[in-house]
Amino acid sequence: MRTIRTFHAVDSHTEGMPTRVIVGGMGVIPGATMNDKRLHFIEYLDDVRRLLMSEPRGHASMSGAILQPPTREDCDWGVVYIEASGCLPMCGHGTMGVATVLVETGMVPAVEPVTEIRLDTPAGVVVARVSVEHGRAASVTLANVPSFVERLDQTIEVARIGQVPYSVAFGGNFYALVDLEDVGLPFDRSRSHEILSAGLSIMEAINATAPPRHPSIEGVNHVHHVEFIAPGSDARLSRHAMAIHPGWFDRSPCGTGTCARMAELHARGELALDTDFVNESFIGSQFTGRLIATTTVGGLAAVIPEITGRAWITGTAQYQLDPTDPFPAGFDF
Ligand code: PYC
Repeated sequence: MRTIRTFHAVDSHTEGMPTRVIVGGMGVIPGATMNDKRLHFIEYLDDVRRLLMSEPRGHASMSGAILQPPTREDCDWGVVYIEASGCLPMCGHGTMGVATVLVETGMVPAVEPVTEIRLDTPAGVVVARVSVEHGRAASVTLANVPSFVERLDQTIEVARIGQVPYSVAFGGNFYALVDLEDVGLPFDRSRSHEILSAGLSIMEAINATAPPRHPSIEGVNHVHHVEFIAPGSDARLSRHAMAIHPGWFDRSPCGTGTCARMAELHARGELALDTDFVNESFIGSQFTGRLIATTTVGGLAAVIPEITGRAWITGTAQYQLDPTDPFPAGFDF
């Protein structure tokens, strides 16, 4: 066996969605803030993301997180998120996976009944409260970054579909929120190819004509997620299919998408503070969220969301690169 790179990983899943947590082998990514590290990683280290996320070590819906020392004194760990689709500023299911791994591997001392972990993410500080029962992380509640509606009740011309009503909200990433009925498709996994294709066309139309831009996080300036809301959803229980660039669905209820949806429901006057909201994924798994405060972001009305979900460790591994491997950065199929 020969290897020129070795990454130590603890693999997990959060309500069905994988998070490969890289606990060793990366070294310290240059950058004064976690978002600087993310931008440096995108420019100079993207082969590492592709090696760990793409085939043959990963797959088209793979997701992960690289642990880093924090750049702020008030945080315990830093996180750079890696996905099949790039490097997100924040990932809710990924953060639940990270918090579960930190507690269950002893990388942070487990305190029962609740272990609090402060995480330095590219989008800002996220506080994880891990409910610990007999040493096991039973659930994770995240206090997420401020979330807000960027535009409400707009219409856009989309190739092969026509006029589509939509809104855009930020919950750690930007989300286009679209009623599935408005693209003429049923909430049915056997129609996932058509739903994905509609989602990619909507992203393309928004990014070509009116891309959103976060007022204070550099490099957050596009929509790569379309949250298709299922018929019958309301401000208590919402079901959705989350289409993600370049072509996959979140298996989890999508933490940052849940926060964006709660910001939208709050802006409509349908979701008050301190009220539980259940968001259900395309595979039927659930996160429960609630809004705990209001604030502003760049002059826009915003909310502070919390989300609760569960994650499980699925294995540990060392991912290696042999110098003769013909696919040193994996491949997409
Ligand atoms: O849970 O925030 C999330 C997420 C983003 C993309 C996939 N999952």
